[in-house]
Amino acid sequence: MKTLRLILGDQLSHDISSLKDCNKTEDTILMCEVWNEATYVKHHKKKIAFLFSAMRHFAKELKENGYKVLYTKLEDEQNTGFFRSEITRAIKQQKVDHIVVTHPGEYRVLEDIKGWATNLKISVEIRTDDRFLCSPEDFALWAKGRKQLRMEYFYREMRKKYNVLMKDNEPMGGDWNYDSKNRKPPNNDLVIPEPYCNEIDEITREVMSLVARHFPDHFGDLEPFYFAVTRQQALQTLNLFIEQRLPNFGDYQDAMIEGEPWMYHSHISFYLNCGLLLPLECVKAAEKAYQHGKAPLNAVEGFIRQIIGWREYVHGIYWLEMPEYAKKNFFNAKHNLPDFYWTADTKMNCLHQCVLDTRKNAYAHHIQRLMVLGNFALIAGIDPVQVNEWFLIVYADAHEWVELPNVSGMTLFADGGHLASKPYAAGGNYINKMSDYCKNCNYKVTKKNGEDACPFNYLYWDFLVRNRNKLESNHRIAMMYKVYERMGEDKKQGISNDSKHFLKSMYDKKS
Ligand code: FAD
Ligand code: DLZ
Ligand code: SF4
Repeated sequence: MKTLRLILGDQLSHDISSLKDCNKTEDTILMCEVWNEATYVKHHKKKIAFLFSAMRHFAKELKENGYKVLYTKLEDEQNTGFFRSEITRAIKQQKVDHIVVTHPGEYRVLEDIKGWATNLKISVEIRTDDRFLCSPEDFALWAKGRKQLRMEYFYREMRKKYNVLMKDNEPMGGDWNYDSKNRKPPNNDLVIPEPYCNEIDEITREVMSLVARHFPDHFGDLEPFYFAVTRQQALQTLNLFIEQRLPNFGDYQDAMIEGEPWMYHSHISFYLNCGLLLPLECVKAAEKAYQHGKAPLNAVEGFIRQIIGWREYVHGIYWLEMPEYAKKNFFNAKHNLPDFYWTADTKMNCLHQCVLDTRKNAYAHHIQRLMVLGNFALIAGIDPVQVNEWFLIVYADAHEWVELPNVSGMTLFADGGHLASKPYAAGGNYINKMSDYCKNCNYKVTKKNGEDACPFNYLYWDFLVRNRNKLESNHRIAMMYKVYERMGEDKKQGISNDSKHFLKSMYDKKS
């Protein structure tokens, strides 16, 4: 049987299930740069350049390994712009009678693929994406019958299943989780290593010029471009992280410093999510560093938890809850996303810095995303659909399966507490403790009300008050309502007035 094997832009792994049993002389591999994927949301320029360059490098490697590859470039005259029509073209050209594809990462694409058999009159085989350590089916089994789906319990199962950081069936060091040690604020003595920087080759140069020509109105800076675009380069990034950053990863995981976007994070999400790296190899590399005394347990456990815990967990939640999850809006939040999420034109220095980092790098680390960009969207009551679209556009690691649960579930509590046990809402104090942003801000973090008071301070309380009927029964929040009740009437009125005024003014002037 002559088979067409489709490889999508986030399936750049040589061991991908769609290539297993491939007959190198008979079968054709199809990869295509399609207009629809690059524009259904207007992805950051760097994200498109990264994915197209990684796709072209991957196709080149496949050819070098003896595969027959059909690769449609964005500018090819015959390019029809959609997966489905490119498949149709390839079926005719190659006279194939069967299609094999690995389960896509996005619900939208899965629905499309499910229609191909009938519409294109060809047999279509969708194979499990076994790069994930927990399949959607296994996650559904784990979730069945549980009232709450807490990541921590899922994570413990994964540690046991993959025998990671375990000793005699017990967690290494006696505890499952060392997060309490991972909250050090930044300090002036930190020496942060230079991040991985790849040299641009001919393929990347060509792609960059294509992106500049076709997507000039998309958000973000195309240059400088430094991402890894091959597996070998991605492995170098991982190794550099393990050697230089992992020892401090835990301690400063939550810290933010102006002008230091990369901190001690790993910057491997781009590569994990498009398939250049595999989760277990990253986990094993960190575990080995611990075994060889190169990194402490709090750092290694923290890093491993992000990958076999959070990453697998949000993947499971996505496939368990779609398509309804994309529509969740527990707080009925309706405000439009303010322009400063694109322009960085705001007097709030924390937001200004995080948007600048995002625009430049198509990257911001977790706490910038959660506690600055996300926290503001939560307490200002911004429509989850608009917030999700922004997060899907601006990060080079953003694919809906991972972006949506992080934004709607973890950050906006739009699912009403399915994923997080309480909203990650916080006032300026948290940002001041974990960053140096407040030092250079037009607002005063110590002031709770008035024109120059930090907006996070009053918006935090206003958010709680606005959503009292939905949150008061949450025992992790209930205490805050008692604190609010003890405030004087003047103070309560101040919170309400300042919030109303700020929320209105954030659209019509630099606020
Ligand atoms: P590190 O901090 O070094 O962590 C190591 C790895 O763990 C990451 O590469 C990633 O693969 C995984 N990881 C860590 N946290 C999470 C998490 N919460 N969910 C899933 N995987 C995790 N991650 C994405 O990959 N794509 C997204 O589109 C995305 N959107 C996010 C949006 C919001 C609002 C928030 C709060 C988080 C989001 N995350 C997303 C999770 C996390 O912020 C990024 O994975 C991380 O910042 C990537 O940088 P890093 O590789 O340096 O991660
Ligand atoms: C994100 C992205 C972009 C920008 N472009 C392409 C593309 O042209 N071709 C492709 O195969 N994949 C692309 N991707 C990644 C896809 O959006 C991703 O493969 C699907 O959403 C399936 O998860
Ligand atoms: Fe952000 Fe408030 Fe600090 Fe300014 S004072 S940087 S707005 S937290």
